[in-house]
Amino acid sequence: DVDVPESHPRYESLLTRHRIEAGVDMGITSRQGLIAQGRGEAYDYLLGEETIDSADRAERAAAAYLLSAEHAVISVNGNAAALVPGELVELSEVTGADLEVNLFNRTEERIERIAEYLKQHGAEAVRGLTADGRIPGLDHERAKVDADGIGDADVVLVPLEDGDRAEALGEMGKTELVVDLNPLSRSAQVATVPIVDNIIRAIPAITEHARELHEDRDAQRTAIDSFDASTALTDAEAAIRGGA
Ligand code: PTJ
Repeated sequence: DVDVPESHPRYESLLTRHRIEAGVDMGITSRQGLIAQGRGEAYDYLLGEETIDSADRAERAAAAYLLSAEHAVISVNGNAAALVPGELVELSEVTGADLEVNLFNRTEERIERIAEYLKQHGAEAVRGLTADGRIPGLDHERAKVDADGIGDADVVLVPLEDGDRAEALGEMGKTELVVDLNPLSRSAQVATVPIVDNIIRAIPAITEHARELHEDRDAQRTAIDSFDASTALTDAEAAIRGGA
């Protein structure tokens, strides 16, 4: 168990790290997930471990896309499940988006464990076990999705996605909402909405915006129309370089 004093200047960051470690111990997170977390932490440190203004606008636009979608799906991998299980369930409830477990390093066992973990956190239905659809242009294992889940979705939220898959999903014509602390990563670069923020802060923020935008079609339209992906990426890079 963790024993981090709340007064520690990097309390949040240490708690987050512990959740990823626990995720590996539970068989939810891959060992590569530890490396991904380390990379994320470095960017978060440079961002001041806070949600920058342009990320907040991206979170609002993401909420608007999820609410106005025909069929929105939240893709869940081993890192997202370990870090924000309850928050992902809440976001799916508020927006009506499906939850689908979709892994880069796919094993049936890990998919089942993650689905079970999300159910323990209140999810009623979790997709990803059927895997009868394919993303064109990727090798067999990495291409697997549920045909009536991500396969059918017009809007997909992909936290911490690998660049190849982000690109392939984009080529299928899907609106991609990507959470990634590295504004230079290919996933962030190809996203309709790149959210350069820690998933720990990003998911609750999207939920908050969704609650506010819920009944307001005009405000949803404005959040989408006023968002510019390349400005968001430039702003994030400037913040990291210390220029913002
Ligand atoms: O569970 P799986 O098999 O689907 O595997 C998941 C990982 C994340 C291991 C896999 O997709 C992977 O290897 O991803 P990458 O290529 O390491 O990319 C992860 C990206 O997420 C990097 O750009 C990191 O900077 C970023 N990242 C890491 N932790 C966070 C993050 N972004 C937001 N919040 C974080 N906590």
